Amino acid sequence: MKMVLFFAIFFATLPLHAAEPPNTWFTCDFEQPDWQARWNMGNPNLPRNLAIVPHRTHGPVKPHYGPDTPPPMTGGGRTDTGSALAITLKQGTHYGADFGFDFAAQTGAEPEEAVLSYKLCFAHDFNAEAVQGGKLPGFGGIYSNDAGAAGKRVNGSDSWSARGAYWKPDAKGDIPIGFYVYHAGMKSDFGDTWYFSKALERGKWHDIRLYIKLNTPATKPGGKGRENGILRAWLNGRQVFEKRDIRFRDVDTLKIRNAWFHFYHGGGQPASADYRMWIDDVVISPAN
Ligand SMILES: [Ca+2]
Repeated sequence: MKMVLFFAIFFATLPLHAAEPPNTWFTCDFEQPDWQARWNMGNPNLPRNLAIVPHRTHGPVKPHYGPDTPPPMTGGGRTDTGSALAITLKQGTHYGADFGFDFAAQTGAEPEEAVLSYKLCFAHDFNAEAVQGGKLPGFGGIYSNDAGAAGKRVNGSDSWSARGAYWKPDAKGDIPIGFYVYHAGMKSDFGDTWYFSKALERGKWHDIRLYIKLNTPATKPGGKGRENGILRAWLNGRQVFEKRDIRFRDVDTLKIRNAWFHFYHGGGQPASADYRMWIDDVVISPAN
């Protein structure tokens, strides 16, 4: 009963929608009931593995708080209140969720440079028995159903993609993450995985910041684009990745279509147990 009262007071005091901050295309802190309104929900099964859950505001994580409850999110001397989005990759399955922020639909134009930041927490037992990893949020430039994901390689004029990726826990039990990229210079049918220099400790919140700049397209029809596309990443404010020689595209009609939130376990191996992660505080902005 105490908890019910607490949450009743808590939700009653949440702020109303605030205007987007300057120099920002989109923010989503998962506090509003209509949080899905500005996301493109491409998959009708979306709600199946998603839940809005309250942050814990004090104390250690204990099993009786429930598997959906994320650990406390602290930063700047305060503990975050409010809610997060829980994503569950269910035992025996691959699919978590698939949604995106579509630039053309929401801002009227597709950019060639963008920053995506969000907070991410893997459950303490996330991917514990894994033999492989899966997909995380990143950027999408899928213009053709026949290229850019799922082992369908790209040719510089049909699609590209730069999703996030996670792998099985390392020797310390941390989860390596990186970019999983379909680009015009790819050598196999599957994308290239480029890992960050630091892995993520499970059971803790982390600030992720991803930057993309598309490469210069070819100047003549049929030509190749320059190898000057850029991906960068920061973890908790420290840069952990940079690659500056990527050929995402040959033609200037390929731009950044969306911030692509694809949560998927695999590869070929399904989740061996329910794997849970939480995200919060999504910000999508022009580079500045
Ligand atoms: Ca929140």
